[in-house]
Amino acid sequence: MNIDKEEFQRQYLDKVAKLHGKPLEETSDGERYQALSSLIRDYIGQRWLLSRRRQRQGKQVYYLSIEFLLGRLTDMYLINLGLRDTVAAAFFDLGVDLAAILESEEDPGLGNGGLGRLAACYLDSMAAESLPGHGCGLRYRYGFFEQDFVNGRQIEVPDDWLKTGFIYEFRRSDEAVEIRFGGTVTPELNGKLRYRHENYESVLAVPYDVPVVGHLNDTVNTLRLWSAEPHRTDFVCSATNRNDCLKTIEYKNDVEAITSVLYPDDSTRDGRVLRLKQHYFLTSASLQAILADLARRDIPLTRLSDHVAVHINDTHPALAVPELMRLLIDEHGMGWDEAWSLTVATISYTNHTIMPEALETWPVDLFQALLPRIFVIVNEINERFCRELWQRYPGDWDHIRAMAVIADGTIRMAHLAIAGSHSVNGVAQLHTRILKERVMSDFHQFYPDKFNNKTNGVTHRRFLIKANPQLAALLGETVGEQWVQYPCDLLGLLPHAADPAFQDKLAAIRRWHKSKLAAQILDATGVRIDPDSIFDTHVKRIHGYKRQTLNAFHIMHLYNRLKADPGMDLTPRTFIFGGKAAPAYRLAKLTIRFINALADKINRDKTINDKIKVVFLENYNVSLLEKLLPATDVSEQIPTASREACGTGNMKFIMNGSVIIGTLDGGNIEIRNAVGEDNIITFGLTADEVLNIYERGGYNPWDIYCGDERVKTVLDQLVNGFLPGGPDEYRPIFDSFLHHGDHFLVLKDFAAYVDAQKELERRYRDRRHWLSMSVRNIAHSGKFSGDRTFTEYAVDIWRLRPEAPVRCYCSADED
Ligand code: OAK
Repeated sequence: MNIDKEEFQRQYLDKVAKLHGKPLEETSDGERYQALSSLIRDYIGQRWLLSRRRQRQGKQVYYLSIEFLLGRLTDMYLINLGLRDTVAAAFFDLGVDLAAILESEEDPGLGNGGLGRLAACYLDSMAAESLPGHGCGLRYRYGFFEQDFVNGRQIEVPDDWLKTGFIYEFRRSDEAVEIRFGGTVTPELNGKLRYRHENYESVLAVPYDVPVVGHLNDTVNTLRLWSAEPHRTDFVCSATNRNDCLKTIEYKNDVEAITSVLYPDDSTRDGRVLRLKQHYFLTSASLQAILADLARRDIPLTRLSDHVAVHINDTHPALAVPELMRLLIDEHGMGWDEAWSLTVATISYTNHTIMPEALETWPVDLFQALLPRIFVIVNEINERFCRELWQRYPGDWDHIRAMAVIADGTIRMAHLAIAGSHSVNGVAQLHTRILKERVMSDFHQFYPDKFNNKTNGVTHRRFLIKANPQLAALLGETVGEQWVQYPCDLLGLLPHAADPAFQDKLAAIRRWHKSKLAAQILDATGVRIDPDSIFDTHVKRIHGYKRQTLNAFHIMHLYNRLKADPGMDLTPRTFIFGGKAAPAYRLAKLTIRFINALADKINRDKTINDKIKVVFLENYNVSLLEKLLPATDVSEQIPTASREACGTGNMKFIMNGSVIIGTLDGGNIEIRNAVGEDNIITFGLTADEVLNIYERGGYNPWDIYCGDERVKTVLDQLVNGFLPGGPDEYRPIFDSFLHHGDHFLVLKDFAAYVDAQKELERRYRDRRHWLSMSVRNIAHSGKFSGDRTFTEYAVDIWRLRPEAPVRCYCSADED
């Protein structure tokens, strides 16, 4: 956008006066933020309108996701509009602290973790690549809970992110659609597959559109978030009829509950009916709007798949398959076969996990009662699919039952998604291989051409340019500003990897961020950390397979060594944790309490001369991650191999020059292949080794407990009063390792992890060597750009022609 500093200042001061009726000097940071965001909204509105007009032609992509973990938007809008430098200079002249203003923005947390943040990254990439790709999600009244610590324990506080309004949303009540739940269906006498749906509860889905601005281009795409509202006409509340009044209130509460909370649990099934309601609400509303738009564009439905691609982000929106069938058949009079081939040609599906408990299934009775018409369609899909299977595997009932969409009273959403889409992709090469060879091997044999890999990628614009502007500037000076459009230009850093002058600049930037973070941590936790220590960061959801306990056990072991030998030569290290546990996941919550207790114990011990510090930062979210990325030396990516589908934190850290210590899992493997074995520290069991152990029914953790003194000491310290807390407080953790089989193989990998940590420290001590590793990580991060991944989706799956394809010399390896 072309606007100079003086003009911006004039417009901003004008906005402040109009909104607040007082001079700038008297306004709070919050009021200043309101004025800035309101001005940005004005700038975007006009561009949005023009972009929509231009986009009327051409194929549109709709990315359906139950989560969009957006993070703060204002700074991203400024960057993408090309206004950040102008605005920073304008505020500097006005004596206003832009950073403080930006901190007043709420962080919209409409997602739990990886899957939701990836969806947000792809929105950014689609707009950056000038492609018409839109998000469809839910406008949760309360986002992902805020995490407070009380006595080291996680307390969940509702995230009231809309309390002061969300300036960047545009309510479009004229485009509201009706969603029907419950009721009865009866076959129409004249049409075999037509049904009459009656006595249902009707809910209004009202869209709120959020603009998604492309980076330095004219594209403004749309993230459409649906909100559930009662029908106004159903408000019957008179003084004379109390019953009607109560019913009305009940109806209103029921309806509003649909979009009131984001489920803070991404691995288990909870609040079942409400959750299924959310899934249907999202898919039905989105598909109705998509078909309405097609009609507005005068495109016949028979050409649907030429003009529309619907992508489902894991199985939460898998009801798109039967819902699209319903709309085509019931509302538009199409026959089954034509509707089915259009549905399959339109829909594509990404799988994001092989964790068995996260593979969704629904009990038939629950499903049928809530979505009777959809159930009839799913049943028909299942019957036809089983007939096809019978043709291929005549008489092999076990095979057919294993692949059926409905079996043993449950509906398997992944099977529905695979049968009803033309493409199924995993999110890293290893993950896709496990899908093809193990978890979905039957389906892969049946539909070999549907399966493909799309290794995840993330946006450099948020996680480097926004999070680390100083590094972004250094990269621009060194390899040219074009790296932003072509992140693979970062390979141009390689000749500078061993250049002391370049390394020193990089080190100075990191040191500046470390000292800033140290001050913030002191402020937030009261713990003083040394900016010259190694900053070792482990931030992600708290889960058994992500193995925060492995990290904690190594810290305990280091501490034990230091206590035994206070003069031990150890490079000072600060271990930083962050992450939320699902409220119902007791062991994960206890892990937080355990690490906080460990931190307390270590940080208070004056005898270890501050050689180790441990902090667990509250309320990990996108904004906190952005502060940690530029200050981190070592990034912990240590899941049990085979469990982490890809991981995306790993990519965000390497683009900021952190070095990974990690297992050979998911995206780590491809990062190792890209940066080279010497620039990452890997350890532990491979995925095949882990899967073989699982196939054998596990292993005996007592062998390790009894055979490795270090492990025994650490585990005993969980239950012998070593840690602050109640006598048996941490016993469930102890039991999970020794009495419940150490399912995530923490003890099995312990020795290898300790060795890897030693190797890491050895390398860190050679400062020049470490910095060259750091540079090489940044240089190879271009391959993990979401623009690259998105271009692959666009070309291979959605069959779009990107106008400005990413240069492909560092594209991901073949499947
Ligand atoms: C959440 C709910 C259900 C299924 C999967 C998830 C999820 O967040 N999966 C994560 O997706 C990320 C993006 O693809 C991956 O990087 C993570 O490895 C995966 O756990």
